Amino acid sequence: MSHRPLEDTIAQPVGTTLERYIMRTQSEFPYATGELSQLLRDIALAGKIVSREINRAGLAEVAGAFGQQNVQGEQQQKLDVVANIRFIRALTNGGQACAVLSEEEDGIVHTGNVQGKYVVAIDPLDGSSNIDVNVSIGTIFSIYRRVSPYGAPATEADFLQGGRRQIAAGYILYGSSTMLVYTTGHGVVGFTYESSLGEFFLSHPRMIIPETGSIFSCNEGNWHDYPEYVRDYLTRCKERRCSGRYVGSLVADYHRNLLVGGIYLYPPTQKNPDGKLRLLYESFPLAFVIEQAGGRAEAGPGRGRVMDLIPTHFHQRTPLFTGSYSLVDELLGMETT
Ligand code: P6P
Repeated sequence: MSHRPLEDTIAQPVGTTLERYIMRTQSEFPYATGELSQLLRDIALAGKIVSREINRAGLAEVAGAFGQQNVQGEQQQKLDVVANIRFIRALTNGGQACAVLSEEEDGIVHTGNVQGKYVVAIDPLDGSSNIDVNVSIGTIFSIYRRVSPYGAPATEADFLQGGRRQIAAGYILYGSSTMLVYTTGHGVVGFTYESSLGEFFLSHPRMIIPETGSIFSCNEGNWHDYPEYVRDYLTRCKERRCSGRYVGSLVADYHRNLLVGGIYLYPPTQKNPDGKLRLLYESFPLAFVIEQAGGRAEAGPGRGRVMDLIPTHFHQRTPLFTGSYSLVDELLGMETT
């Protein structure tokens, strides 16, 4: 803080960079020996590169379909493949992650960093079908301390520890601005990317979701597939004159609700009886962040809190109801009415 306000007037402080913030708060990180700090730097670096690729997509040969399907059976966009390569390469070169589980890969990607303490589950580019129509998209990541022995390759158990074992999680939103939002279990912090300087700057020192809100986010095209309690809840939202806001890009809908309050719903449907969203690299990280911001993330009546779920396989799905605490609470209460 300058004691000479005139200086601040003629030379505005640029703010706190991600690097300075990480160094300042490193003492909060479990096992604070710098490895987790480096891991977050590696993710931020890949995020900067992917942000640049996305912003050039319309001009370069990286828009459109890649011409192959991923393990989910979904058509890969070229930027899905590019983002996957960028994050795996950054995590490999950073040296802290011994393995990566990606939505775009069938199984574990071993980085060769067998002494690495961490594993990362990641959706390199969620909502990529929106790329060609210039709608916001995002990266979602989840970090665990490995349970397999150092020096050996990572195992399935490293990735199937369950939501409560995450030590850090977050997302990068490639929107009107690019933002990195994450938690290490000590609240939620947000950084906004200044591309002219190539730096993420602290813009949201402590993100807290409003306890309630007037926005519901879901694909009402699935209305006739929804369970009755979901239809009853949505009807109540409309009677209350709430606003429907659905980008169709999870990170965009989630981030807006985190800032202004609201609820995101991806219920079970006939097409996706266990919901559409993936547990390990979408719902777990977003549940960790929303709970750290004072919100709630549930898998639905009878399925419980997302963070309590114990995964059995890498690409399993879960219904997801997340956002303002009182809204999720109200939805769950509909089941018993
Ligand atoms: P639907 C994108 O494919 C995604 O995984 C999320 O980003 C988004 O919220 C959801 O699926 C959209 O699915 O069935 O509404 O098109």
